[in-house]
Amino acid sequence: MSIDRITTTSAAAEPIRDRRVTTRVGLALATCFVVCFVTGLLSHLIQHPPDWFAWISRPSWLYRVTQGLHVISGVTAIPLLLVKLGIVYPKLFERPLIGSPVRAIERISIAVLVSSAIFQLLTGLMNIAQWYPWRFFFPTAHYAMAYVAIGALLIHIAVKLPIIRDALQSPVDAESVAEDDSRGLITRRTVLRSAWVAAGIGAVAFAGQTVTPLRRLAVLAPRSGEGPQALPINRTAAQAGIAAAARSPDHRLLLTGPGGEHVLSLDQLRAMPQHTVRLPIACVEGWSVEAEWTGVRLADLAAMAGHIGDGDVRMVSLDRGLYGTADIPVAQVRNPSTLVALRLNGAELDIDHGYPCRLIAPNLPGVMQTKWLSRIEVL
Ligand SMILES: Nc1nc2c(c(=O)[nH]1)N[C@H]1C(S)=C(S)[C@@H](COP(=O)(O)O)O[C@H]1N2
Ligand SMILES: [Mo]
Repeated sequence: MSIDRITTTSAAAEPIRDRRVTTRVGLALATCFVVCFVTGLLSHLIQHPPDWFAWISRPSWLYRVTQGLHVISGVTAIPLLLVKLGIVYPKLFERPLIGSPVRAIERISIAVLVSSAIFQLLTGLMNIAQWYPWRFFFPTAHYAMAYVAIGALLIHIAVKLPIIRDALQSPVDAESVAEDDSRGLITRRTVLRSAWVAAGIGAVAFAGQTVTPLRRLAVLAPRSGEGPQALPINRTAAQAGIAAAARSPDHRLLLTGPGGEHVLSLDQLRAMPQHTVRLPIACVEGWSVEAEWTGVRLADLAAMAGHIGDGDVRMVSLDRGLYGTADIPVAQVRNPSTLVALRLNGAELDIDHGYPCRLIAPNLPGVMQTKWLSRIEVL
């Protein structure tokens, strides 16, 4: 076998590994990762606010958009990552595996980048599907690994900067496409186009769970479907084990705070001034649905319990699960749209939506919209 033949063979593998192609896919991937990181960080800050962070209650749709973007950018990144790994795959095992110290650092950062990226996209996707075949607590692991992934990405981009600059300056030109064609290869352009199409399909198939007009296209989204009162359910009253307690005529809502203790029955809540608002529930999983809610203003209840400063107000549910309590930031407490809702879309709350009463607040993650309220504490 001649040298000639070997060169032809390796050259034949070349076009798909073309830097102009990998760089463009890589750039799209990096954009997805940055959007995903920023929106994920925001979601984390809202749920676990440090002292310096104060979340806002307007516009009411903001979290719906940022968390929608989080899931859409994550899902879009999956086909892009597969294409990129497919293209550079042979390079990952190039000899020497480690080599010089500089090369070693580059190789390690790539190994960290690839594994953390796969971990993030996979666990994120499985969380959307509510499939937890692992022992770690998803939010903590997903949050910690986000820093690893974004750090490794920054190092990777810094190392590849000269290559990226070069590659972006040379277009995927007609000449190289013709060359691929004449060799009977999948052309560079085809690889790129397939990557965009796959990513686009991924994005649209999930976007529908938060962008209402696209809902019927959300074929890949697990919870774009409807539940009772035209709203999806993640956790039912039966799953939470509170159905009997919530339905009991003895159920009371307890208010506590500097203003003393107040015990309110459902009838007493119904006798207070009622307000109706249109607000979305926006789950961390990316789905969101708007609905019409009617009930008592949280501000009115908080005032009864002596809320005057800028402290949080704690929601406590009959449900003792992970999402049975939430500390509502002062912006939401004061916002007149924040309700302890008794009605949904014109009817009494369904037991699975939080009967007898649940929180609904503008611009907060779904996990903080506590169902089956039993106590409100002014902190
Ligand atoms: N008590 C209680 N309230 C809860 C939850 C819960 O598990 N327990 N789930 C939250 C989550 S994650 C979301 S997205 C919203 C809407 O969830 P649902 O679809 O189960 O009603 O309710 C929130 N309120
Ligand atoms: Mo949620």
